[in-house]
Amino acid sequence: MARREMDADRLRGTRVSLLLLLAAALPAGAARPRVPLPGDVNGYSLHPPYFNLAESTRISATATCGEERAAAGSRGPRAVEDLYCKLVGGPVAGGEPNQTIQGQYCDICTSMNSNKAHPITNAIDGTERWWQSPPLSRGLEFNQVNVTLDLGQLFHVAYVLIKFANSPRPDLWVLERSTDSGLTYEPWQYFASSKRDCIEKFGPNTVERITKDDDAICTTEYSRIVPLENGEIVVSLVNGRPGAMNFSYSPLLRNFTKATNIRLRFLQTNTLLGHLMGKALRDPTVTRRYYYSIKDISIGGRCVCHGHADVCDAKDPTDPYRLQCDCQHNTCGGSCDRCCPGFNQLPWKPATTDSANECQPCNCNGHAYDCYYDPEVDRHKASKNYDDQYKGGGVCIECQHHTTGINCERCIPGYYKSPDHSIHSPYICYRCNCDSEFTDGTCEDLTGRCYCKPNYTGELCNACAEGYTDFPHCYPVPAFSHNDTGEQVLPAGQIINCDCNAAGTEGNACRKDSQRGMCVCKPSFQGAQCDRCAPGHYGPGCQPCQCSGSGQYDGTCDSETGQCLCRTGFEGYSCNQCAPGYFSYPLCQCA
Ligand SMILES: [Ca+2]
Repeated sequence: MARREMDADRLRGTRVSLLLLLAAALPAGAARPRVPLPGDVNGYSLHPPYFNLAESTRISATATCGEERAAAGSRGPRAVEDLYCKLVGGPVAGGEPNQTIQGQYCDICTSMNSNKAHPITNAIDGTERWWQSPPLSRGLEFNQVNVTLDLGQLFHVAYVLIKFANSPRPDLWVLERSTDSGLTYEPWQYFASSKRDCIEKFGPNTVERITKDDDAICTTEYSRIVPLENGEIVVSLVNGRPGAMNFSYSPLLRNFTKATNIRLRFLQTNTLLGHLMGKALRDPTVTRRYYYSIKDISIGGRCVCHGHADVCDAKDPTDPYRLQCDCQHNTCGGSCDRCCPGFNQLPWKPATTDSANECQPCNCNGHAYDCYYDPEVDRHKASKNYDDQYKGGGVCIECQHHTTGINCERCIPGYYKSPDHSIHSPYICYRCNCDSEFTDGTCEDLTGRCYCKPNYTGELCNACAEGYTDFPHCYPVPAFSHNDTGEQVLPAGQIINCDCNAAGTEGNACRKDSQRGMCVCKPSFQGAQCDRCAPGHYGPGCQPCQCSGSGQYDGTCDSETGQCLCRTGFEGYSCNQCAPGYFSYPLCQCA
């Protein structure tokens, strides 16, 4: 009875020290603030509270006292009887009726009997029951035992607290973490009884002072043989590291604390110098006293929400163990790791002390729900944001209402912009009324005037363009009929290539003008074949450049994209904003 009270006291004591540990490790998150407090070191960055991750974890051990790994083909482990004895001397007065053998305090473990079973689940059950590994008398290979906790998802881990049971703490072991659901593990911290062991087993770097947030160090204070029972190990993964006071600023520390799985890789039990005596290793009365035992594992951690949530809880009723962040700042995903649909004007970023780095809405003029971020579009300043500025790289996806374009700002081919509706109206795009087989099916914005196929011309495209003959067929006029250039003479009626770009010539002519012996270009076209845009025009139809901004240079623009040529200090598609370092449009003076 007295002992049980002592245990209860010890548990209470641990809980208090745990709280202190948390308070020290977590300057702001632990107090569960819903609203960032003034002077909060997290600034704009939000963090959910810490809790004990171990309570809902899946735990496993590679070996357990009282059970043996199943033979191939059989179900579950096989029950065996393991005799073990404690390192502490004879039976404690008032203790349970256990055996005393040669002055050793001994007992049996077996999974057959629930009172004598020590399964690994005992390490996270919240009771005084404990897990125990097979004693080395069963085989020296049981020096190496792994205990693995599968957290089920990615968490930030601030500390790991392990309470051992009826054996000393391990002599040599590694605390490891995985961030890929257990595929690969890397060391978090090493444990050995001397600096020399640290260097020999884990390398000379492990005994140096922590200089980087992700240094894996070797600790000697937790491998002492005393206490022989109920020892504890506290591993803080945040405290004592350079980024500890500025968690949301240190990407290195944020990464270092991430884990989906935690593994305790025990390499060597603590012994009363027994490992030095070769003979002793073959003596079961010695080796039955060497094993690992764990009463409790606590893991202080919190959801990974990238600074975009201060609450994290179960949301999926079919998976109550999966925790999801209550994402803010227009972020989405279980860990707020992406921008919500329609909010990809800027690339996703984690929040920092200085900035919430909110995801910004795309400007799809009300014609699309979603968009994606394209760095190329951003670089060319081709996407308008919600404030009608060319900032960011949002590209609208699946523009509705017959619209298309980066901002759903144009009508699809076969439709034209209605003069009667605003760009935001679902009725902005009217169908071209160009059913004649002589039109190319597209028409002019605002007027709806049809564009003719190359061979045709006229308001209704009901005549042959110059250089074509025999409406409605409109064959190209055979070259020999021109009788001018001495070209190859071809039989009449055969379709031959055009000399001129029909769309770029007056009267949509395919042939050179017979008098002048050259292609006669429309004012917006130029070149020997009238296949290039004249200065101040762009696009396949060589429409006039839209350089309305005060920063435009001479009204000219890129002949393909229409990007206007801007004066120094200006930028934007139509030179209608100031370049970085210049201020107060339309002046755009140098700062
Ligand atoms: Ca327990």
